[in-house]
Amino acid sequence: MMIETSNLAKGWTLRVTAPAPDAPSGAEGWKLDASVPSVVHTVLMDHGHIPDPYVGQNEESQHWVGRSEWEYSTTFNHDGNEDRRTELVFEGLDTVAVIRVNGQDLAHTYNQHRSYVVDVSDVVRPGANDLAIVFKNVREYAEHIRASVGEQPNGNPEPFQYVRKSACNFGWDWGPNLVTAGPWKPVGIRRYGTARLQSVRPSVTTTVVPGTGPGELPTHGHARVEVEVEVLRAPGVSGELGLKVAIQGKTESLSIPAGSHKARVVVDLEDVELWWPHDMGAQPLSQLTVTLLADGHGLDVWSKNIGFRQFELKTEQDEAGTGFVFAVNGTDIFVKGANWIPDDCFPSRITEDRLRQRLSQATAANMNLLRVWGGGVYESDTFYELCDRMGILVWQDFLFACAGYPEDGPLSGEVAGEVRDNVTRLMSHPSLVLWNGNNECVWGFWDWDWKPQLDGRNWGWGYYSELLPALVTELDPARPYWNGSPYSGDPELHPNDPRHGNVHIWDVWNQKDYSHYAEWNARFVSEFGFQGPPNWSTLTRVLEPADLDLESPAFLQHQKAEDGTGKLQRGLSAHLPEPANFQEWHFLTQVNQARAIRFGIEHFRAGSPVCAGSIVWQLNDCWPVTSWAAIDGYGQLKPLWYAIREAYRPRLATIQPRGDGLAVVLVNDSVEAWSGALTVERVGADSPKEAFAGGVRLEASHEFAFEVEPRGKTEIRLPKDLHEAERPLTDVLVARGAGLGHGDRILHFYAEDKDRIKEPARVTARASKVPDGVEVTVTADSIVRDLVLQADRLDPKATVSEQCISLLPGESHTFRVASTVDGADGPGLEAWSRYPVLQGVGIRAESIMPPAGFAFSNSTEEGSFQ
Ligand code: BMA
Repeated sequence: MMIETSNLAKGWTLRVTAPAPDAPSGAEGWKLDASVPSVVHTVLMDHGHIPDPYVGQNEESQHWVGRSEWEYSTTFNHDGNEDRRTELVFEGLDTVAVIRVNGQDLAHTYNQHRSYVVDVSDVVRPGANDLAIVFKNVREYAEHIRASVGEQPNGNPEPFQYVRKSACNFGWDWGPNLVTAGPWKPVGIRRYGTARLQSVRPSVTTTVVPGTGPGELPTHGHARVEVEVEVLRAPGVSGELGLKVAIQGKTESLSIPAGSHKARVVVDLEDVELWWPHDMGAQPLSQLTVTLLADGHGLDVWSKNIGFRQFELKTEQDEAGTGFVFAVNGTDIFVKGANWIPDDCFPSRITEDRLRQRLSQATAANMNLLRVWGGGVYESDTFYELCDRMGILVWQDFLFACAGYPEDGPLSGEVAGEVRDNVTRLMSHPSLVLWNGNNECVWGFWDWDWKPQLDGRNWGWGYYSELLPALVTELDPARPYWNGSPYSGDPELHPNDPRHGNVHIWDVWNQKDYSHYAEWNARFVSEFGFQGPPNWSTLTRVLEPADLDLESPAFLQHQKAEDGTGKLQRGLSAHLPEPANFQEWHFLTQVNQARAIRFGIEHFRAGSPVCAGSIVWQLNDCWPVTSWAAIDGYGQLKPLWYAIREAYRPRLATIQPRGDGLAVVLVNDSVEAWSGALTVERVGADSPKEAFAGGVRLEASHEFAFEVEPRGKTEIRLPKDLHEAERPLTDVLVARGAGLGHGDRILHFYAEDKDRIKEPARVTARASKVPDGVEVTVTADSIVRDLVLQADRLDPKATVSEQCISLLPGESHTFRVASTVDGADGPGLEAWSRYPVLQGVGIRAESIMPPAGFAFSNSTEEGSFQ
């Protein structure tokens, strides 16, 4: 008979079995309906027993939740049929738990990242059976392990490295301290007779058939699918079993001899269509189905989509050091990525729709890779399935971050168990291209003064250099492993040596201005980031108006980085005018974040092919917070997101310092040659008055023809009359050409805005209603930089076509806003075109005028909808 599984999703009760001393009085009496998956926090919120921890300072009063012991209980029915085995399947328990059936303790768990199967055949009784999962105080457990294995280095006082649980759950420099507990993944009941599949590991190797035309990417290849199968036989069952493996209309059958519980099936496919990242080709997927049989009858089925692509991490020695190049289907690519953290502090409530939206935001920003960072979790199956379908490469860290990790006590067994579970679970995904040992742990050992504290004790190196690579070779031999991020490829070399392997750049942000990115001639940058606050609607959803203040405790609750506000201020003051109030601070720090990262990306791409990748820290947030993210905790796109989209465009034109002058650097990541003509001008706009009278004065102009190879780069050095400004405060360099950048041109300024801007900028702006929203057309009367339309102030669901638009006098731009809030019952159509919805560097409320022939009504005074 076929295996049967059902979810135990509903009908659970949650209660506290050992409350922390500061638990609310009365908590002991709560008996709360719960569904699974969930964690205690989300159940308490659903019942109104705790307020939303993301709002105000609520986080502070909720530490008792993680310091208490909780019990989830339910009942399940059993039909009394003893011919079949009955198993409880726990896909994920967070974290230290006891599984109890009919009052009997059947299992103890200590690892959030593993799944557990408990055979309850011998304890169930006909009719209703009791199931309880007791979740212990995980901090107490971690501290107990710390006491037994000895203290390990960690800048964070929380004991996250002594228990296998998401490190950032204990708080991070962007995340709150909300220590969770609960069945965070589904719990199910499974019944099988004779035997079932225990694990299926498909290893796919693809050989590419070269493309035919010059520069054409290949589309087809041959593939070998090797499937390792393990079966679990019911006690007493030892006979022969059958196995059928089907893919692309081809079926291989074999028998598993009596007594054996392993089989290996190889399927060769002569002609397969290749899987590519979304910016290079298609994402064909094929269903691989493995069926277990006895006497010709199906017992169990495993089925997943696989894809065919060749992937190589090329780490060859060259004259510059040690490369770090991703090659997909034989083609070297430049990685344009971002780091991914858990999208919510309570991952059990992340829906497929939300993931799809977040991943679409990544592809829409021209990203081709996400790195799942080691302080978070191995993501859900849905995450990797969506990456397969959407053509996003995934770099997966093993879960070690920023600390020494003990290799003694129960931990190394837990690590091995968790790696087996997750490599087996995830290896079918074509999007997954790299396993990486850890985040910053090797760097910590070298640079963060760990050695005296360790005094010769182990700290995790054994995991990264032996255990993890051995398990990857054993379980998933077709996929590369890299020791860490950062790592130089050789234990004798400094792990963050820019000449070798991958680096993290954190001197910028922590100590230096963003212009110092230009000093990093790295091979691959797997982290670099600069902070900015979340969007206005997000801030005002969690902060009272009185708390919109850099020093308010509630505001600071949402800034977790050491001296975060000070670093933002220092980063700002080098470039932008001093903000006059909180609202200006918010706008300017968002813009400065966008500029910093765009500056970094353009430098790294202009440094290709020596540099082969840029992974921004960080794509997303887990809650509303001032952080390095491009998308804030409520899914709003920050100006940074738009800047990344520009900087990651397949064909990039950027003005870079070269020698003692400037060059236009053209980077072509597309598969076709890029040729065209370029006009580079130095224009002057001496005074707003002159500009107002009709545009700019041409100071110097040169024409260039260019041709950039597919996946190549060209640099055009500019003559002196272009790179040297006569009046640095008012001159602007403009490079024009079809497809060069937004508006077919890019700009370069010779001076910082803080020095350049003497008077408020002047623009006219007008909003008009269009079928699915609003259009706002802005025309500049003077130079205006980084116009941002904060549409979320009027409609948090609105989307805006562009942000960070700079205009020269006489130029216009139309922002397209998709929104269902229109002028009639909303704040008035004009609000869309007025300050502070429309902001820009140098723009003040009085900067924005209606176009000639129109008048603003009085209904949208400055600040009327703050
Ligand atoms: C690196 C990351 C994260 C951190 C970020 C910003 O260390 O790996 O640990 O959040 O920098 O400080």
